[in-house]
Amino acid sequence: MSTRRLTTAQALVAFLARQFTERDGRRHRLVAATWGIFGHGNVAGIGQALVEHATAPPPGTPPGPPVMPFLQGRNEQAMVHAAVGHARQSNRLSAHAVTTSIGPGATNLVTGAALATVNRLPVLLLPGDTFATRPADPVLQQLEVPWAGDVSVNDTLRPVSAYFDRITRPEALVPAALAAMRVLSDPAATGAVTLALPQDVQAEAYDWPEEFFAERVWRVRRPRPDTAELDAAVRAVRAARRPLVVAGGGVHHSAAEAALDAFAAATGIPVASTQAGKGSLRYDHPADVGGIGHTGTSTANRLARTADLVLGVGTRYTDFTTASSTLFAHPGVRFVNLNITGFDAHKMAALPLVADAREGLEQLAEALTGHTVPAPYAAEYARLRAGWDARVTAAYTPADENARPTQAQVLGVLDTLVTADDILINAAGSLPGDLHRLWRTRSRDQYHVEYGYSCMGYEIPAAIGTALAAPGRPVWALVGDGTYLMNPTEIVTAVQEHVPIKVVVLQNHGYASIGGLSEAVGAERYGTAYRYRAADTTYTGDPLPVDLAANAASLGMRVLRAHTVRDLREALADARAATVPTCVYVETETADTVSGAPASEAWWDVPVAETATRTSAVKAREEYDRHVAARRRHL
Ligand SMILES: Cc1ncc(C[n+]2csc(CCOP(=O)(O)OP(=O)(O)O)c2C)c(N)n1
Ligand SMILES: [Mg+2]
Repeated sequence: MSTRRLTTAQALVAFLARQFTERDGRRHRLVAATWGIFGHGNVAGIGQALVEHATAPPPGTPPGPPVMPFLQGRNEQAMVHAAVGHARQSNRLSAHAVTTSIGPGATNLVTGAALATVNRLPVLLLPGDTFATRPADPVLQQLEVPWAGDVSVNDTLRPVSAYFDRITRPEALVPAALAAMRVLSDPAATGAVTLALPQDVQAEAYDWPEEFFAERVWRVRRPRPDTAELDAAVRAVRAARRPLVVAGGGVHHSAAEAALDAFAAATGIPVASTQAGKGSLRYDHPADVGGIGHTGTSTANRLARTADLVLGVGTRYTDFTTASSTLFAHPGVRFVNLNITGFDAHKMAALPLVADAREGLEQLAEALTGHTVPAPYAAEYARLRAGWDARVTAAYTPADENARPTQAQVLGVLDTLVTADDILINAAGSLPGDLHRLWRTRSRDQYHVEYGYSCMGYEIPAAIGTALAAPGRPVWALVGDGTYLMNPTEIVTAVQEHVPIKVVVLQNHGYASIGGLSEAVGAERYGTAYRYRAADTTYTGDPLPVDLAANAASLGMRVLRAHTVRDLREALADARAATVPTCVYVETETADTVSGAPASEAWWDVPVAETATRTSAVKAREEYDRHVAARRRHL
């Protein structure tokens, strides 16, 4: 058997550079690039291995190792966000790896890993780890656990990983690397995959079987429905008078948008979408009734309240979608869940339809040929749709071009500028709600709101990863001021890599979303505004003299300041055309106020103090108890 003598790190990089996915006849690099910040724990191992794979040999010379592109980041969490952006934009068919030093570099991955796993998006994490041989414990940055000698800080990555392994012997890399690729490319199991790499093992040489380095193709499966499950689902849809589709992120992951369009057009069943599923249909598709749940449209929510059959497609049914178990109120409502994971397919005590979304929708459409919803139902939702659209227009339209825009008007201006090409990224604050309610999505991948983990600081790095996977398309990171302050530093990476992302900073001097929530739950906006500490020790003084536009400029961005709606039109148009990373900074209409978007009319359960001395909390609890009474367990 022929072997190749390499270090564990060299073998891992050589292996990764030869892995591919294949779906629908197209191949992709499974691990297309590696992000990294070096320290002890990866500089000599993975770092040295990456340099060997940095460049392709010149044409005409014997073929060398395939290239593993390297991307330098500023912060480990942010590198995972960038990798996640790339994976989502690549329909999960291509991932990035992230290499870190031991200790803090490694634990900085935890939030990014959780986000990836919650959203079921593939990313390969390669944290350095303390010595497997333990010649001089404790090394710099090692956690000593008196009661357990085999624990390291990397164990914090276990619960947030879809697969975790620690490579304590070189030869253990072989099964671990294969398992890692299996999970990354498995549409039902994917998420953050962690291979913790003790620093001594990384640098240790071993004679690897040559076959380990053969090109390998991981076919991303599209399982078809079971016939009995399909029959049951079809019967349920045929029996329904008021069916509603809830489209989740699985529609996008499966590239099932065209199949959903055909299904909805043929049956007339209206389609509401979750945050991850928005854009499954274009906003102007006659069956699109917009976002569902707490951040949704009143159209979708009225249909949800009266639906007798809910066909979930690729959705996890989070509390935002179900209005914390209060939304689906029809006494006889049944659920059919088309999902690639049995875990999700069985939620809501549904009839499960375990299959790939595209395959499942195509087979449902075929089995339902000729079936349509009753005409009055179609007329009813067409009317509701038109009503909502008029409310969007009203929220978008400024009364005065020379005034400061509301947040909704910022989206309105952007709405006039974008084409199907543009991609919008957001994750936290009051923007996800406004976007879900208002945004008119023009293409399948335009709406990129990470709301599984809703992680402040995802937007800017994710925009870089997304732009790398969608070259030439305008990619917008929309961030509140709080979100900007959480994680602006990957701007440097965008500048370094010449990725012309567009960052829109919406300044409202604090956590407006949480301020509103705080008020609703009787916490009186306590600690949610960015203001000076006042004499009474709470933050009720003047707004802080912080200049985020100057901050973005200091990191190397071109910055445009917009003071009015008119300025904003010019600035956003300019940013859209820009070929360098550009920031548009805009102060939105008054701190702590609502954004200007109409209400969704659906609840979200945030428990309120059961006993309190202050009237605000006592009143909030009375209101809370009224909502709780509407909770329902679907059995
Ligand atoms: C990492 C992280 N920490 C805390 C939160 C909780 N949280 C959600 S929104 C928000 C405030 C966001 O402020 P900003 O970006 O200014 O948006 P605004 O609410 O003002 O629209 C906070 C603290 C979160 N989602 N993510
Ligand atoms: Mg804010």
